[in-house]
Amino acid sequence: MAAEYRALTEREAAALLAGMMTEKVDVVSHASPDADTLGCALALTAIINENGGDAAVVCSDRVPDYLCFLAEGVEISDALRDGARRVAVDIASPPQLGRFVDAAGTFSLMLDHHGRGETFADNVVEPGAAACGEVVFRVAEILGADYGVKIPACVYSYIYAAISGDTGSFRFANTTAETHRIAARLHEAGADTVRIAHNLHAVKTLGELAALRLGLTNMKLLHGGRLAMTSATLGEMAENGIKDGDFSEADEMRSVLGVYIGVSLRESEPGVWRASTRANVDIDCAAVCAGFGGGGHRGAAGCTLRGFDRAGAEAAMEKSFGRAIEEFEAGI
Ligand SMILES: [Mn+2]
Repeated sequence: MAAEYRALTEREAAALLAGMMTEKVDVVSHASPDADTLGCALALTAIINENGGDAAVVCSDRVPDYLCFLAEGVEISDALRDGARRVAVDIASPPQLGRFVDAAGTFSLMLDHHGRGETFADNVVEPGAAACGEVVFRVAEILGADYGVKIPACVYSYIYAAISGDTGSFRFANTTAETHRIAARLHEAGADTVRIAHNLHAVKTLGELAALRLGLTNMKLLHGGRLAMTSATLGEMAENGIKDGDFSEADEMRSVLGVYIGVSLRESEPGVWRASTRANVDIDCAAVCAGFGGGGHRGAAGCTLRGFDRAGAEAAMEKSFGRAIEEFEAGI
């Protein structure tokens, strides 16, 4: 993609969005949606619809069960609409558009907080923001203050959920004093903080609990206990009633005392492994995952390994993260 896209200030993005308040707008979430991308899309959509526009949340993939509470009463479209302006939220690069990847060049605006990526529209990208929700919050504030845009009450819960999701309930290293200030403002504005925390961080399905049991059974401690890794084959997940998306045990792996890096591998189709990685120390998971065509954040990143059996996928992860751990311990 040769096109040059402009980096916008939040004020410029707000001006652009102010001009969309009575238009047809698709607000697009990334594939495999999480609370941040969905909360941001729901927030912008609610604002535009409140002010006379015709906005829709669009996502390549269906909303996972644990997020349905957030989208309650809102129809999530699985197709881009003809003639709609397009805004991407929490999407760093075209592949994260999922089935809409070929439409990347048709977007009017990107709001994002990922440091690494390939912009595909004029954009606000703030790597310092814990969640895209922080960017949307500030843009919404400008819309309200400078453009007289009405902000419906539900928006505060949507944005709170976005931030709560990406910060792991304000526990991750991306959480800043500003994150807490924004959360306080959202709380004061009526965000449903208790319901959001419970649904995002406490509720588990039976499938997820079965995944936890399998993840602990298959756990290996490597590199002197610094690397904890687990994996699940398609067969194991089927036997245990675990749906594909349910096996995601990287956080459990990194919860082991003394562990620097947690890695979870799940087979998504024969020979294809989705790796999810988490760091407890300053090791750049995104850089390691980029070596496999993946990405994410320093402390939490992912990638896809193709053409491996379980042992091969585990060995590839062990080698790359083993090297990163050795460099970290050597102070490189
Ligand atoms: Mn995000």
